[in-house]
Amino acid sequence: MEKKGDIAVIGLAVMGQNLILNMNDHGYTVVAHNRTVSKVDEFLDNAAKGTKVIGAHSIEETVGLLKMPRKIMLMVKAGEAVDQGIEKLLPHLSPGDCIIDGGNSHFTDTIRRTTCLEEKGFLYIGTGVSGGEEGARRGPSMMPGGSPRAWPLVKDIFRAIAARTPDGVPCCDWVGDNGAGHYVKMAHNAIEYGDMQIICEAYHLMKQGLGLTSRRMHAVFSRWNKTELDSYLIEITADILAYRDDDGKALVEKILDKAGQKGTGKWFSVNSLDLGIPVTLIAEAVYARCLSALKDERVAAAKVLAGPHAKITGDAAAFVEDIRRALLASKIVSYAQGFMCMREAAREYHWTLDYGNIAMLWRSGCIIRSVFLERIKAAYDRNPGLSSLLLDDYFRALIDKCQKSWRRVVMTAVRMGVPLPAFSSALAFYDGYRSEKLPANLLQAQRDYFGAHTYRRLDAPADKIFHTNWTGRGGEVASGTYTV
Ligand code: 2AM
Repeated sequence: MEKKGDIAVIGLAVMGQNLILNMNDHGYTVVAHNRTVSKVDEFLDNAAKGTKVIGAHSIEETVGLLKMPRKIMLMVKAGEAVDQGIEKLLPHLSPGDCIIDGGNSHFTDTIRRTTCLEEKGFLYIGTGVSGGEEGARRGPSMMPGGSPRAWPLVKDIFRAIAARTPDGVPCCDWVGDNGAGHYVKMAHNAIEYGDMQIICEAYHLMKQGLGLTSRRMHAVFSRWNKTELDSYLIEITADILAYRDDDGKALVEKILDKAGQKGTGKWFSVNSLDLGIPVTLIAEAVYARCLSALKDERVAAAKVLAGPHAKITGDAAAFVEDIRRALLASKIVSYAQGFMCMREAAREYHWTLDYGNIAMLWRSGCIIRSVFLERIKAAYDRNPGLSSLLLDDYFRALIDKCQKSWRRVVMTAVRMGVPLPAFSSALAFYDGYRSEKLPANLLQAQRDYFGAHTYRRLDAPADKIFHTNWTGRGGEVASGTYTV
């Protein structure tokens, strides 16, 4: 009898190929297919030579080669390609079969697709796969969500190929219903935007403010990687700063300062606005990329807009430690904001998310992997209902330790004219979050003055609504709803 496959992967770009080889390494028989069919044979003759991978030259053949219930993973471009892939597969599937989307789909698409497939009797999974090409090959962080009944079908395969924490726990667990997995992947990518931005701000200040060479900064980041900041992104930053071009000079200084982006940071920021959660550091990180992309305008503006260009004087080593602490405090705020947003999303989209578990899914295999994530897990273990990471004893004490440095760094940068949008917006959030009173009383008065939007009073019951005729002119009619 012809050998049947455990799972099929459709889409033989690098991520698809590497996931297949990873599954093969773990003893699974994988059926491989691609829209451009020539890539199937190319794959079998090259990277998959000598493996158990079975090539399929059509959708029918792919489906026919699978054990029941079938598991078919799409590793195609996010967007229409996924819908087209599903459409092509459906006529050939049997009830109980499962389609898996391993691309970077928007979570609302995954919600829609899960509902649509479940209505037809099929199962659906949208899974985040993080860690890039290397992760896909050696062990990615995986964040599956969708039809809960589908999880037992893929659990063994997914957990076998996933990265593992230093304690050996697979970085793959069921995240939640419908779009939860892709949502958490989006949050991961957005937090990655924030982490990268705060590292870039530290570098900017050391370079521009202190005049440190890339060699010195390499040593600084290497040292920081032995502190609470121990993480993949700090490690690669140290490596990048040490890398020399052919002429012996630092390559990083020759790279055009215009950032690209693929959109997940923007998606998360837009979603945070929809949910009304201030994810300010990540949004600033997205805007910082946008500002960097306006290179021509900046070059022109640099010639005409005045501002300080001072260097920091005094104890450079002490200020470097200040910057490290500012980075750490900002990082805590960023994760606190990211987790606040996930909590609100769970409420809005009816998911039950396990935040400590989510932190551990990111512990290895993905770009934001770090020791820091274990602290987050510990915080949620101490209190699963924690409303903000800032209120956890460990993080509260750490911010307190960093606070003076953080303020000194932001003040110094403002004085010197070095932009630190993430450091400073994180500090503004921290000060706002810890303020019992904010000036929104005046804001409500303004809204009531010009729009009769009404307000509530500190000295009256919470459900009582007031309107004042501020000028004595106009009407007494208040707007009917009080929207906070
Ligand atoms: P291709 O090799 O035939 O272009 C990444 O682009 C992967 O997604 C590739 O394997 C690509 O197949 C696949 N892909 C892109 N659009 C697709 C579509 N509409 N249907 C099926 N596969 C698609």
